[in-house]
Amino acid sequence: MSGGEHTETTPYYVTTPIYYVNDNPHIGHVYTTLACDVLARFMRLDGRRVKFLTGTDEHGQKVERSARARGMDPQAFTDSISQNFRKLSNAWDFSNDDFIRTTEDRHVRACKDLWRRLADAGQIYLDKYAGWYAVRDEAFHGEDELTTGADGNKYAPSGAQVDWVEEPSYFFRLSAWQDRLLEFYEANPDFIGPEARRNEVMSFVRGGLRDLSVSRTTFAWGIPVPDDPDHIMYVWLDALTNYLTAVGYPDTNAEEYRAFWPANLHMVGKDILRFHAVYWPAFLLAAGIEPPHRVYAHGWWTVEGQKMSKSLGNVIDPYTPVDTYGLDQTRYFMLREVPFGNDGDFSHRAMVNRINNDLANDFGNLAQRSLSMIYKNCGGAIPGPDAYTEADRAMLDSVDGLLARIRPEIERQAFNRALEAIWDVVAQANRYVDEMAPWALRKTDTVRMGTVLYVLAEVVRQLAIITQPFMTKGPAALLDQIQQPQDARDFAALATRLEPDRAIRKPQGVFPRYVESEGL
Ligand code: ME8
Repeated sequence: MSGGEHTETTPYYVTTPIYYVNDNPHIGHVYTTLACDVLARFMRLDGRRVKFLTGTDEHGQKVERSARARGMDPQAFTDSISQNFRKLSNAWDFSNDDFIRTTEDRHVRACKDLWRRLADAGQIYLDKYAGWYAVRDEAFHGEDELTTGADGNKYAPSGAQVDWVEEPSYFFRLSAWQDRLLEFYEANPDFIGPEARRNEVMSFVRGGLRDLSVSRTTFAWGIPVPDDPDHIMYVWLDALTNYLTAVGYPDTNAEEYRAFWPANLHMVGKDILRFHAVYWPAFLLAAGIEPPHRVYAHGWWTVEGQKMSKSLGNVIDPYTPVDTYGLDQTRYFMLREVPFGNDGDFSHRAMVNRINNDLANDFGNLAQRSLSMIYKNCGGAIPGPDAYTEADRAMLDSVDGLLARIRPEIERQAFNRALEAIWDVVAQANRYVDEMAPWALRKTDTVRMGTVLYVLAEVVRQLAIITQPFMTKGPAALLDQIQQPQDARDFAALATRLEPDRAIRKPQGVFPRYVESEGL
């Protein structure tokens, strides 16, 4: 037990952003979903009931324009691109329980209901919007936020070009929520992570909030406002509502809704924190719905030191690294290389270092040499331990204490720290093998050799169980090699010891070295 207010059986609801279907997925989208997949797998192994949601954001002017640019009807266009996001789950072993599309009926119904609630609560009024709009970000901007480019056009801080928009619009009374949002952040210090982002959001809110335009009239691809179908709901109000739709809203009595709302975590990139940490809780508070427990904004990936962009031609599609380096390897790299929350660089050199050092030399070699010695010297079965020495006990204590060490890291999305803690034990185990030298004991003391190899097999077993959320292939292959039963691979299985005499399979390396191919 990690302590804190929940028990391990408490439901856990984690969401990714829903991705725009204006273009195909790339490695940046995969990163967010990967982080959520690790959380979902970790919590399931920890005995919790999990709902892990991802999906696609299909309405709005940006998607409509992309469809038209390809000469397609927006629905046919979104049907096609949405599949490319859905298919990622196969290639990346994402274990999402649901995949939501904002063009689905269940979602349209949820959005209309939320709108009515806000309108009934007097939170929405009709007026006229005259100001700047960035279609790329689907965001309204004040004049003071803009810069003028060399081409004379105006640009938002994100680099997106803005257009002048003047149209009738419904507004949400965001300005009325400034104080209550600040109170909410104060009362819920874990609501925004990491800490530095929380401070940014709080100073943005302290700086004053303007009412938010929440409908558009100059295009049609979206959800019509109830009772005023000339207006299309602002795509961010539509999109954010997906988190409610997926747990059955507006049926707030449904078992799923009661189990999973408020969500434990909305994982997002730092580009869309404001929508999730300011607008979303304001909408929810105004509608009388409890906000999520936490929003975490992770950092940005660059490629070999450069921003990923179509014009530079350096956008990494999600399949290339998996084909080049392997799925486990890519998953491990992305979560280990960069302190989660910071920006990171996708570099070939750094990837190869991680693969050859952490995976092949450290973890892979530990497992391979331990299991091979057992296979060759102990009749292909786990030896029974004799009395433990102090060194044996220290080794076992470290691995026994690992789950308790990494739970709090995972709770605060510190994936890299969790992996560091796991690799501390890997390193300790490699030192233990070197010091105990079981290969030498084979000639001098086979009983002692059996004890050392038993300790190593138990360490490998526990490490394989604990690394399963991060890597979906190698750890399972190791558990297969030691014939760990399928129904004893969750974290509860860490509490019972490996039983001696269990036959093992002929060990095979699960984390091969990456060898540069000729000519590279
Ligand atoms: O913003 N590095 O969708 P989107 C890291 N539809 N993460 C990256 C990244 C990069 N280089 N590029 C993209 C939207 N991402 C809205 C969301 S939610 C109610 C609506 C990830 O397709 C990151 O998670 O533009 C970022 O927040 C998200 O993709 C943006 O996806």
